Amino acid sequence: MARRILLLGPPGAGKGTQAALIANALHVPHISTGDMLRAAVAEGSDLGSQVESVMAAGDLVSDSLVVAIVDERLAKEDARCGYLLDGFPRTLGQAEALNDLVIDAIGTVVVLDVASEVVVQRLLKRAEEEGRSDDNEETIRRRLEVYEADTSPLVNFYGAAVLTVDGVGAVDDVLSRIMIALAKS
Ligand code: B4P
Repeated sequence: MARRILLLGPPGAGKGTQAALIANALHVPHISTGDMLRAAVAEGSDLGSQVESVMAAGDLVSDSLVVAIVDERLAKEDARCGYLLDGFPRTLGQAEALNDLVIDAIGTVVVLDVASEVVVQRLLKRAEEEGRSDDNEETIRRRLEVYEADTSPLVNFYGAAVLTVDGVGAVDDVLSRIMIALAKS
């Protein structure tokens, strides 16, 4: 059976961390818009030069650019039987575009629930370790505001498809909670 899973949550909720583990367990491709955009910046492509300053400021890249890269990625053979979308959609416009791209685009929406102060601490720790340009305190606060304004309305949009999972605790414990919730869904 095709498994189509969306992973939502505030910045630093652990979407990227958990998505890799879930995708591996379920044998579906892990499709992260954040990773694809960072790769474009690292390559210095046209797309990368358009999005670099937007990402560094903690703002969202435009729906049209992000929808175009997701459209291209979902058209690949490996996404035919399922996928785990990490960090997409992030706006109502992206959610509507996804419905237009794929029939039955969504099976389950996992929302990682982590309090703002916890994500700020996690991202400040990552800033020390990895030096990501969007992990300074000002930008982190901006990303949290953007999440509240633009992305959190998706929880209502997806309604009964949503599974909210506590994202605080050891990575393996969070993964177990997600897998149990998915198995029951
Ligand atoms: P993303 O790459 O999606 O990154 P994120 O929201 O910051 O982080 P994530 O939740 O994946 O956290 P992670 O596992 O890394 O977005 C980055 C930017 O790209 C956006 O701000 C935007 O500009 C742009 N973008 C992406 N998608 C877009 C879209 N659809 N539309 C428009 N723009 C888009 O974990 C964070 C840290 O916590 C790590 O250091 C990790 O090791 C740690 N951690 C994880 N789980 C933990 C746990 N259980 N306990 C303790 N620490 C944990």
